[in-house]
Amino acid sequence: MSEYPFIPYRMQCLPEEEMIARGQEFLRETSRRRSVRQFSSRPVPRACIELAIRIAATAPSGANRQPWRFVAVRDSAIKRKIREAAEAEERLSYEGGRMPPEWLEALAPLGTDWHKPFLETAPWIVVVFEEAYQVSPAGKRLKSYYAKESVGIACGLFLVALHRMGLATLTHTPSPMGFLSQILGRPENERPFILFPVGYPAEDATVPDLTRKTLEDVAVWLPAEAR
Ligand code: IYR
Repeated sequence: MSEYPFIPYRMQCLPEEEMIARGQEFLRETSRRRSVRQFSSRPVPRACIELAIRIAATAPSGANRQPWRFVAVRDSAIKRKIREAAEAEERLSYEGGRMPPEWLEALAPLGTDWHKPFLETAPWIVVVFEEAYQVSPAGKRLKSYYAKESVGIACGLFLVALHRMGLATLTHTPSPMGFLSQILGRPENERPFILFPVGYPAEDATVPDLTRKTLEDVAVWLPAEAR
């Protein structure tokens, strides 16, 4: 196993006010992000998707294995196939008794159902796959470590990158997702992780008026005085 050479790394040391100002601006921006379920069909340049993928791929990963693969789909026929297969699965989940009543109750306030027209309307669908293992050029199996954590972080960056570019998305997880491997022709070592429709919100798009937990709800400080 060859070792990496180590190179110096420095970060710009910002004045305190600048740190806070940047943080506040980013908070304002991420606070405006919402999951969107009604998309316009207005095209989105491939360059934006490319940038979001490159940004996502800067995520840290277990043993630097970078166990992700982003499949970007603009092809209408493939999008239709994905919609048909996703709706068939989701229909069984919502109406065929696959989702237990408690889960359906938890989802009721969001008003979701098995219909997924956004899978055809959104100009892009990006399906993120998690690599359970990789095969080295020499044919050796390289295991992924903390693949879920790594790919989850990459998906978070992807989402924020899109938002920063003025694009909307949704973390969609039709369940089970095996049909995505088949439709997209992915190899055995890749598992579907999250599907992101990407585009602009439809003119008449709405989102539930939900609230986010407060800092007090989500943070614990030790010692208590540190707050
Ligand atoms: N995958 C389904 C159900 C669903 C589940 C959760 I948890 C959500 O937060 C939203 C939806 C669907 O996409 O409708």
